Amino acid sequence: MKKLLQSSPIYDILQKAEHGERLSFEDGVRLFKSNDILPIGHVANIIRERKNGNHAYYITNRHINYSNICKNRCKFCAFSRNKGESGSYEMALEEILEKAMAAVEEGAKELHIVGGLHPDLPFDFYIKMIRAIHESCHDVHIQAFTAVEIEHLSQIARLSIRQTLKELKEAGLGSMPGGGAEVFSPEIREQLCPEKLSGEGWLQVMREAHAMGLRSNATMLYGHIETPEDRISHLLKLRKVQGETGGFLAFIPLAFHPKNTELSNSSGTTAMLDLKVISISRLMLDNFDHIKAYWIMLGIKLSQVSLSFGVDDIDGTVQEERITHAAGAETPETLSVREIIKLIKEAGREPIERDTLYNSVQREQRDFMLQKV
Ligand code: V47
Ligand code: SF4
Repeated sequence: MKKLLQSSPIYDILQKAEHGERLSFEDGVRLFKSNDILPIGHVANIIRERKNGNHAYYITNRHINYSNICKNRCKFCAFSRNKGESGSYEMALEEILEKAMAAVEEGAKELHIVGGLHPDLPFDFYIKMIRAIHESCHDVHIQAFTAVEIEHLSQIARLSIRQTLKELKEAGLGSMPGGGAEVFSPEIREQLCPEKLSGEGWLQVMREAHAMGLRSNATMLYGHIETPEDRISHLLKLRKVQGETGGFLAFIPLAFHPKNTELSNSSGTTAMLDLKVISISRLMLDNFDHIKAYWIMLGIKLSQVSLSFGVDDIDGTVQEERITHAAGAETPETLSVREIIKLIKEAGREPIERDTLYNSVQREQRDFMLQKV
């Protein structure tokens, strides 16, 4: 490996990373323009092991996509519908609560709740949803609403971002997922999601959430029309905010799925691009503890391989997923705990069940049997 590393034209950058030196914009772009995936992955793996040892995390969770009605209609999204359009849906509070309670009964430690930007559901609906789940489901963490949804809710409620977050937190919101970040570049946003909250707006919502003690994740949607420069500038913006707040838990690269979207003639991502984005993210985001492979989007096999390319977390059981499957994902909608553990062990890693905040979860054998394994 040493020889392979030394003969690589990007050896200077990899050495910097290995010695704990911060990588620059130019370094990141050069890494993306290189096809030396083994040396890049090797150093990403070193950093990953330095931060997380041999642990590979997973979570017993459930996704609930409460509505696909959305006023934004981003060009990369196959999930959203206009109100009244065929295929549009909105779940009643009772249905959401039923799904949440069933998941907790089966051992879920986290509920991941996101949806479209509904034009006329009142703020009270969201408060009631979070409060009802919080009061009925003990010992579950509610991770809900992207920064884009929070800004939308603040408009509906005619409240500041801070007050909106405060009311949601009081109702039982535990943290925020990382969606809606897409690629921060204004040019890309103008072309793909002109109605969406700007990149700066997304970052500002996260700053405010972190300032009041709400942790969050961060994502980047890649494999559409973005350039290596767009990707690196996105990562550097995340790194800067993380330096200010320390509030991001994990970074999750999201592999674009083109089917049924306005970009359906795009060919989607390749394994090479997926591994590059994962390992380069690990190298650039030196102040993030965790890089997560969302197996629903990345595919089960590549998620397993990614555990040697910088990833230390492969997300969770998920149970029901609508966003990626609307866009042609061929992965199943759920994985059992047993399947996840097998994948991790086969990759030579030690599976650690975590909660949202990366505390390890200890289960009685009986609880474990109750889970769908
Ligand atoms: O915000 C939309 C993306 C996100 C497509 O925080 C698409 O732990 C691929 O953010 N192809 C929602 N991606 C999912 C998300 C997420 C998932 C898992 C874990 C976490 C976390 C967050 O999905 C959206 C958007 O960026 N998206 N359409 C598509 N066609
Ligand atoms: Fe709406 Fe989110 Fe889909 Fe954009 S990605 S159209 S904001 S649901």
